[in-house]
Amino acid sequence: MRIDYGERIPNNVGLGDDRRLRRALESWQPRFLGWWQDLGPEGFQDVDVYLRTAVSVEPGGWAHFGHVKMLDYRWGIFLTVPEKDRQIGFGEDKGLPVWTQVPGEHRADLRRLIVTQGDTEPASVEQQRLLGRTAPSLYDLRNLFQVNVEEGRHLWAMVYLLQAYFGRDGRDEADMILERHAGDPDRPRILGAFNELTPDWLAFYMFTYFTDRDGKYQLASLAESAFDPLARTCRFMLTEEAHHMFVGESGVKRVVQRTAELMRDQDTVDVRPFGGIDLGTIQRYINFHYSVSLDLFGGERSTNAAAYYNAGLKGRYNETKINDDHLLSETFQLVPEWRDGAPTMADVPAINALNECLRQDFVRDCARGLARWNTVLEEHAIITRLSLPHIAFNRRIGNFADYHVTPEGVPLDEEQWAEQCHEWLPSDKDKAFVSSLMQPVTERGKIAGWIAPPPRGIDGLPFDYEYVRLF
Ligand code: BYC
Ligand code: FE
Ligand code: FE
Repeated sequence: MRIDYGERIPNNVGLGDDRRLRRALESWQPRFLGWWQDLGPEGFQDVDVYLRTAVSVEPGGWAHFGHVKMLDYRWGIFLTVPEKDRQIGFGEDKGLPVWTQVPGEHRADLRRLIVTQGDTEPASVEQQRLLGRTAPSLYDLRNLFQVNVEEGRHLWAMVYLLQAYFGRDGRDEADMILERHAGDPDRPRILGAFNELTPDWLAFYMFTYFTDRDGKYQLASLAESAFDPLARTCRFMLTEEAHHMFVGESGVKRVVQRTAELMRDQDTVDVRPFGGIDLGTIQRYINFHYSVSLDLFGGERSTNAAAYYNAGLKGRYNETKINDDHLLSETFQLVPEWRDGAPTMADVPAINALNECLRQDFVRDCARGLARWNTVLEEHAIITRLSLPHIAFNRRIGNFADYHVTPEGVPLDEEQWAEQCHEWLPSDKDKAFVSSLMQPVTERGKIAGWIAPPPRGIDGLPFDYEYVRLF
């Protein structure tokens, strides 16, 4: 399915034949570009970046690479090819044909899901806007900008749905997404994790590993939706998401590798004097970003999620591949909760545990990267291992929001927590140290001392390629 690049807004949804929608989107486009100039990557609007652009939505064959200025990136609207005779896969309407329009009774819920998803996309660009100044290499700088332009495109994807299917309300919501800003005290982003600045590159890799992975799971569950345009939009977004998580996983791995080399060469765990990030600090960053990302899945027991599922709006991860009744009327699921002063597990009806079900898929997925990072330590004969903290650690949403535990899950009272939490979460000193390492390296083929170079470059090119032309 080819993408029409002759249009002002590249698309494969036949925008040329839909005057009303095209006009709505064309009047939103300058606002988007204004937002990008004000709150997108700071200081790099005029440089040429070796970016990947979508040219087709066929699996495998969609990427075109070339140097472009970010403002000239062709943000557009790309949906995967419709699946012939697709049926609703779960919930009360299971087996009926999918919807090509929004049913009146589900309008409010669908709008809310799309707005929540859409709100996160520009939020992440805002959070990352200063990182370009301190990139450890041109390769990393390019990856940051690739992630940023694609998050911008994800916003286009959600705005298309709002403007095409939700009339006036949708247009208003699309405008409001550009008016809320990450960390704005008066008009903050909707979800907690999207209001924190991403202050340094270790935080950026952690964010793309953990928080973009929440994105993967949320998009995958929306990719099962009975509302077919939403499902098809999310399916294409998922192909872009894979690169974001690669940036995170390989970024953390390269930091761990550099730390391990310094530990071995200098025969010490205290690598800070040698310009490396000690494993303790890396672990505290993991603890923070993982726990904040767990919160993004919502409450363990959720009647909202049950209603979304029954209505066919939001499914489980890989819903169609699961072998059960896809109604969840008689099954149970173990969910963590707080009982008698400690975290424990309880059996609840599966239909009420859907947020938790998705969170558990996410947890398993997160553990895989940890194992790969630990392999690096093992290869350097280091006995310390990185780990994921307990599910109840540092939570603000759900069953554990009012309680405190150690990373091992041992209950603490308020006072103990206040005294000890700095051992487990990045302290101001940690952040100041990491920040002191963030000196930009912009020479071709060079890399900062706190991170190892990648084993290979982008698109088959070497690491020392000029991924960003600065002058
Ligand atoms: N913060 O029934 P509950 C991404 C509220 S990341 C604040 O437990 P529900 C990306 C909730 O609104 C993926 N409030 O949860 C990554 C509700 O309020 P009401 C983003 C929260 O409704 C990196 C109440 O608590 N996508 O793409 O099932 C870079 C009880 O709610 C939070 C999505 O999130 C929270 N964390 O909501 C770029 C998908 N959690 O109704 C991009 C769309 C819950 O009582 N959203 N509340 O007033 C959803 O699917 C769902 O709305 C949620 C869970 C996953 C957020
Ligand atoms: Fe995204
Ligand atoms: Fe992403």
